[in-house]
Amino acid sequence: MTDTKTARKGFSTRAIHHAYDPYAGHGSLNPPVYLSSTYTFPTVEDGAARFAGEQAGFVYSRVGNPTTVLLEQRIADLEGGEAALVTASGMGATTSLLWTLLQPGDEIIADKTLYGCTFGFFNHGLAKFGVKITHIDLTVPANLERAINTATKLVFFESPANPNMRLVDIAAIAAIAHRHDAKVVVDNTYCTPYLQRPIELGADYVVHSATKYLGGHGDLIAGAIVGPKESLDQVRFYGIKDMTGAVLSSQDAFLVLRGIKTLSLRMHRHTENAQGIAEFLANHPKVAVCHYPGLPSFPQLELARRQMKLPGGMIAFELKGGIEAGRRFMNALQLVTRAVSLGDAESLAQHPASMTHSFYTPEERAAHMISEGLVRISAGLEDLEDLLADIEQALVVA
Ligand code: 4LM
Repeated sequence: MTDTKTARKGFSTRAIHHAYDPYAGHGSLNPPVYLSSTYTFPTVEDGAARFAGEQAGFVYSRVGNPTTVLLEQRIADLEGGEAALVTASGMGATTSLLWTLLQPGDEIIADKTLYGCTFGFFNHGLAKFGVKITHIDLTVPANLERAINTATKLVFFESPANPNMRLVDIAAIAAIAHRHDAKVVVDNTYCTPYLQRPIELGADYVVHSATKYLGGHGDLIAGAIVGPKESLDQVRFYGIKDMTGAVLSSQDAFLVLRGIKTLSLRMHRHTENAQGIAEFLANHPKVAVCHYPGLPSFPQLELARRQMKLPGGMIAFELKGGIEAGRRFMNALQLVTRAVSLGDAESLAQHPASMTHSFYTPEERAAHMISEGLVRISAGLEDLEDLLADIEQALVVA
């Protein structure tokens, strides 16, 4: 949607103002939260025209609500996409999109590392319905050139990947996929559009867990899909309306709108804290390896600098003492909070093998490069010196 007030304005301005006129209606500074499941039709003919898509207007909140539509316009603008669709969760975004785009006999090529429930949906869900899932190492684009074939409809990946921080070159993968008529879906949850805009780099669709940095305060579950309008209309009227019903409530849409207003500020602070923690861990004698795109030792540093505005708030590391040391470290934390999820004000630590990636079998984890000893930290917004003091004392017993 074009908004003449925010056209050509900066990211933070658009994150606060795009698509809402505070002088309209009652002059409310904040957009209203529309608490209505259904919408009225002046006549039966109007109702029929709206159902047929011939008349603009709302019908029923499973297919659209004015508050969720505002959030969609804002997210589409920030991601540089034509349209967006918000969903009840990040999983709702991925499942609604893929149920719409795929049919039996199609193939998805996905990276080796994915968030555990996305992996579960692909391999323990979609695969049952005749969709072939092929995992390859997409950090080497030539691997895609070798694996892609006429059945490949989609290439799906995260960058950085959850939880091991491997990066995928979005532009290189999109160029190969498009030569073979396959679409590219990027899960941009770890970066948000403030750090990385996959559509500008050639991706066709972006999916988000808006539960994380977009919401930013750990008080909701939400998701989003960004992509071409015509295709997202199909997702709205089929993927969400008929297949998943994964619709976002207007209250949660309001909270995500509120979170996005401070996204750029928060991403700088998350990054500052993550950089400080990563540097501390990387130089600690008990740490075997620390994966963070802002460290000079990060093997894909050049790609990180080219593709991401900042290295972001997520860190993964391994202790020399392996999984048992990781457990001792986690249990000794006093300020950094033991919890899954990420992107909140609170710094969070979790152990993927027993938590977010426990949906993999141990063999699957090994094949997908998620080591049993990996610990993940989502750097929050606290004072860095307090976070470092907590991590330092927990490392004493690790
Ligand atoms: C976690 N993650 O990692 P909903 N895509 C990515 C994710 O990290 C997640 C989702 C999608 C975690 C949740 C417990 C890259 C979730 C799924 O949780 O459905 O909004 O997003 O700790």
